[in-house]
Amino acid sequence: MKKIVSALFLLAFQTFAFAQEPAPYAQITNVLSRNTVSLSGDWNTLVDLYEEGFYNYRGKAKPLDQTMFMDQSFFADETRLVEYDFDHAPILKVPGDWNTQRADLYRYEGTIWYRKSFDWTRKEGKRYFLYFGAANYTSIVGLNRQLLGKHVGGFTPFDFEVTDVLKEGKNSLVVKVDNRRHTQDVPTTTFDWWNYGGITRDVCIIETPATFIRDYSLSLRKEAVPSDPKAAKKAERDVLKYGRTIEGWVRLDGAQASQTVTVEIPELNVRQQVTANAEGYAPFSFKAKVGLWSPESPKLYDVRISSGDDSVSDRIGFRTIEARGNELYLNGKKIFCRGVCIHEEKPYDAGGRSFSKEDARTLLGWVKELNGNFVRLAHYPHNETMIRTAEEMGIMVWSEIPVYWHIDWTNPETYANAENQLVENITRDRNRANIIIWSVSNETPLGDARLKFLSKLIDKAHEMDPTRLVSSAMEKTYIDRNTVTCNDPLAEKVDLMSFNEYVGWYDGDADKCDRVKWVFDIKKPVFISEFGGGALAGRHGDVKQRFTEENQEYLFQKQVVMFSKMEGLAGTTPWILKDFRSPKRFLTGIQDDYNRKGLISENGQKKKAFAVMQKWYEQLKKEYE
Ligand code: GCB
Repeated sequence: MKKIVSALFLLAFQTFAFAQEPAPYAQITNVLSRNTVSLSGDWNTLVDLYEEGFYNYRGKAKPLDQTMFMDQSFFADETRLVEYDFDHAPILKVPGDWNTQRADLYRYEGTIWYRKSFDWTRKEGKRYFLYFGAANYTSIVGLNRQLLGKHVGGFTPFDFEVTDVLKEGKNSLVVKVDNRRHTQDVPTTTFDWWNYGGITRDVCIIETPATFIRDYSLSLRKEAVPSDPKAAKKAERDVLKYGRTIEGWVRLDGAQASQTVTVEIPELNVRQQVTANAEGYAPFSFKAKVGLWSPESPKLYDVRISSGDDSVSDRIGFRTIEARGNELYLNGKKIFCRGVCIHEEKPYDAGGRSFSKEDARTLLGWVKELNGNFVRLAHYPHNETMIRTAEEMGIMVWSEIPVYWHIDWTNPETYANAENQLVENITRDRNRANIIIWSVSNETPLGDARLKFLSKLIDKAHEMDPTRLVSSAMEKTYIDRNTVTCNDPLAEKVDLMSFNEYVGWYDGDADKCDRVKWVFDIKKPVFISEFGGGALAGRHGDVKQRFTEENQEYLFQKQVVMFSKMEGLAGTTPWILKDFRSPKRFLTGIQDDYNRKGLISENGQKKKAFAVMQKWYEQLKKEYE
């Protein structure tokens, strides 16, 4: 069906070549520090269940001039038959999912047309880019009756150059957002979270000079620790004497691409100048006596990059992360990731996608209260504010793309889509010191096609970013009744032995934790990426009674004892910080469309299990810090 739809789409628009297809590495980074005009706020919207704005009654795609991208107004000339009018259409807020803004859209899956009119005054010599933080899932964007392009994937940013499309005076921006699910998509048709639709993150216009800084990277060079103790000591002394090597690159975009680039870190007295090549690529490296970023001391430096008429500032931290045998080292010091999983949902009752600094502070404040130093941002890239706030607060991050459960492993378009989401995620966040792990998938079934697909993604992540660890949330396997391991062949490829376990919830009852024994052939840091069980806050009963706070508390107590016997355990992220909406949860009076595995309810009420993790993490904190 999807193939037919795309074919029709192409047929209708073949004469309107896209100004810019989203391409790998294409998006502009660090938008927060650029010169922008926000288009967030009220947008007029039309709910188009039958795709009327796009297809005619024979099921054929309409020519562009008959689609809603034309932004016609019936009321402007009532002698013409135009059966829509954005000016009088209901409002949805951007950013924001549509499901929690209007009761009639609670379960809506389909197309909604968004229209924003805005006034514009052009400045000579400038370039303009229309930027979307994210829209779920397929977005087609038109500006002033011209198609700009299409973006697929609900959680990563995209932009289009609109220098020649913006008009002096009134402009019409129309976006068709469709969140229907399909088997070949990433994620596919079934997943355990709400399929929030809409333009869920900020939209803005970025203004740049003719040649501008599109992207850059700064990080500590990864240096192998010499195995010989004498050489290791010398390396340490050299660091004290000369500092560490910071390396990176800047990528310019524009006709004057081969110009000088200056990188400054005033606090370190760094001022480096390099000249970009004809493609605008300017690599550099220098030594600096740099203080390192860590959860205990989340040091960030003001960095300024300038070239010609453009300059971008950022706050950047420096650190190293490595796996040595079955141990994890941050800045050469052994760590334990005291984590928790989080979905991108608002912290309090209305739910819906979160995007604000305030939401990030509340959610991450709870992580701190738990004595945590780590979050697994499941199961897709969260908003940039969340990552940056975690970085400021000293919280390490596992960042993931939604390759979840059953993916169409043999479909090349599905692979291209997954890789594009990975590339957009790494491109946006590669300068964030707190991200230590890129994850390429969650709970995917063993098989050759899957192994090939995921191995390619892992290679891509390593190629784009050799400074971080790459992993996947795998699954456990029983060797015999009570002996458990993870024998996923992917374990050879990833940097961590990470898996979801759920002993005592999907797998037996909590007492089973006392019986199972964990063994691992491969010596890699063991990371429990999910475990836990459900409880409705305020529902009390016996420790054996499911969905009571006592049962969840008991399960966590048993899990913690089990963990203390696991060799090579380097981190845990219980599922999950807060109850979250899911259409897969049917128990009336208990679940009511919520997955109840949160340590905290959707209203911010802490359940008894919260205290179990808090106490265990407090002990670990003392042990490791
Ligand atoms: C899992 C999934 C997660 C689900 C969770 C559950 O293994 O990774 O997305 O929400 O289990 O609660 O069943």
